[in-house]
Amino acid sequence: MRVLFVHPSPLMYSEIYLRLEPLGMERVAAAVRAAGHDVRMIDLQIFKHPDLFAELKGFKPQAVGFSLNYLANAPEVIDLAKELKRLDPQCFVFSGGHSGSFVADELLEHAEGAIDCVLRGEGETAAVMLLQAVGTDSIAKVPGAVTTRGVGPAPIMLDDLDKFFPARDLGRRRNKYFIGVLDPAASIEFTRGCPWDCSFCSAWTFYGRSYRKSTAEAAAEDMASIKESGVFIVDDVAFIHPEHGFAIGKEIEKRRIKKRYYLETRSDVLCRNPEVFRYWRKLGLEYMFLGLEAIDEEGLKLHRKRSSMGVNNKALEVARDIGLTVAINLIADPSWDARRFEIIREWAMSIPEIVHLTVATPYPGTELWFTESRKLTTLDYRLFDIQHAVLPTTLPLDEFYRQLVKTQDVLNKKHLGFAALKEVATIAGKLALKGQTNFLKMLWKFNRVYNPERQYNEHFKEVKYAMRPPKMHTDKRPAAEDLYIHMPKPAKHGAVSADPLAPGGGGR
Ligand code: B12
Ligand code: SF4
Repeated sequence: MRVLFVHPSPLMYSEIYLRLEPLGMERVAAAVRAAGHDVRMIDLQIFKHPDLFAELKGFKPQAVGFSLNYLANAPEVIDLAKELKRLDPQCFVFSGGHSGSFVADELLEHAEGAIDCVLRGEGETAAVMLLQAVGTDSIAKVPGAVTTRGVGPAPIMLDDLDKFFPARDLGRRRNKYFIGVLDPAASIEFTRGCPWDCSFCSAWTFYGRSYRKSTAEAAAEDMASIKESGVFIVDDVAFIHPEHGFAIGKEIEKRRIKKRYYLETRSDVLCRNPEVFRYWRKLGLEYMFLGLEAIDEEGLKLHRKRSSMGVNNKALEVARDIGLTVAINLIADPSWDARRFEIIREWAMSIPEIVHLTVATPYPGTELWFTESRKLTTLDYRLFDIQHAVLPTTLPLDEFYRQLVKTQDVLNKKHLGFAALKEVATIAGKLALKGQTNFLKMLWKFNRVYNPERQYNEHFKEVKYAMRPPKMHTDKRPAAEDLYIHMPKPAKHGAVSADPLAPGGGGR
């Protein structure tokens, strides 16, 4: 069967700081290709809608699969599916991915028959089964399948992370993928899932709070196949188990692979396992993203981050000592007033790290979706991108955006201002000589993309597809069936520990 996979357009954040390859879609594409299908991919983070329609005309796919990891992309995917079905009613249209899994039935409803199936959960195994079932009555029997004719059995997990290397060769214009100065950059996955349970996050609910690892050999083999000089490690929390990080590192050394790396981790993991990060610094690790989320204990407790300000400050010291450049994320609450933004600006200017600010957003699939007592002010999917306020703001909405963007601008200038300009110009010049201009373009884009009026006005656009609000409100942890996509398996030694770094914790 001719199968085309489509990744939707970039959201605000990716228009500036980074643009990364759709690794999940590439993994599903690899599994489908291994099953004997003729597979192509198009990434609308790079290509435009007319390119997609040209591809449809030329390739004439019999099945099209949309990757829907981001809720804010839902309207685009629904509209594209409708157009596609209009052009070719015989084409089988399906969708999968992180966010799509949490809102499967409402996607089908909005699509009015244009999406034949939404596959919930991991795609590698189920997509192959689904394509086998096309044209038969058994589509609704595929694990994770949600169709207008019925719902299949529970989604199934891939039994072995080493099974399918991402089909990177199907990507086109890969030089467009970058993250900051790592231009170009590829992505890689060493582990999947997260054993923590932060209230604002759906990484753990998607994977049933499980945590799986690739073997060190497979991870290094995958790394060896990467042509780009920069690599972003997509793991939610890198090196929870230091021995795994060391083992991959040794295999990388054995193969004499030299890359520059960017990863994400938690403060407590960095403090607990500094040696593995120090070792990776030698291998080429340069940048680290730390989700501190708050600058006070109250905020950390609210997000159930299971960390403390003491640990956060210690983590920053450890990273500085190792020689890593750290980007921090903080969550801005819509209740913040001008004074609160000012405190954040002062704090951010007092430390050398890069600080990013995102807006607290209850997403379907998070605990917050059910426990947040404030009423959503919008049901427009497009505004659920953690750059817009979807909860009532204490400041007038336009003033909230002015404060938010002012703060983001101050933080941005801290790194791209006069003091840093010389260094930045040298890096940009060197990259431009190699034909890589993503980083250079990023420098000029901030004011066009982050614009308080633009963000404010986006609240008044016509809402074509309205999200379903939470079906209930609760003060307690919601029932498992309301939270999880992949149901948690009972851990070997009882329930997953409240502290995943404690003995017996950290998933399976
Ligand atoms: C790496 C990552 C990124 C990267 C790469 C994004 C990219 N191009 O793919 C970067 C850093 C760019 C990024 C950015 C953002 N991210 Co992000 N990201 C992640 C992260 C940590 C891992 C994703 C990943 O690559 N996993 C590994 C691959 C193998 O898994 P996967 O992509 O999920 O794919 C599997 C399934 O989903 C499914 N699948 C995927 N596609 C398809 C397609 C079909 C047809 C099928 C059948 C199945 C299928 O099968 C795959 C294999 O099993 C997730 C958290 C998580 N654990 O999922 C957050 C996450 C997806 N991101 C999130 C957010 C909020 C964002 C931002 C909006 C943040 C911001 N500051 O603005 C931006 C927006 C990005 C954009 N599109 O423009 C949220 C999603 C929120 C939501 N519900 O919409 C998540 C869940 C994190 C969280 N804490 O809640 N992100
Ligand atoms: S540690 Fe990170 S990935 Fe894990 S639940 Fe918390 S925010 Fe999500």
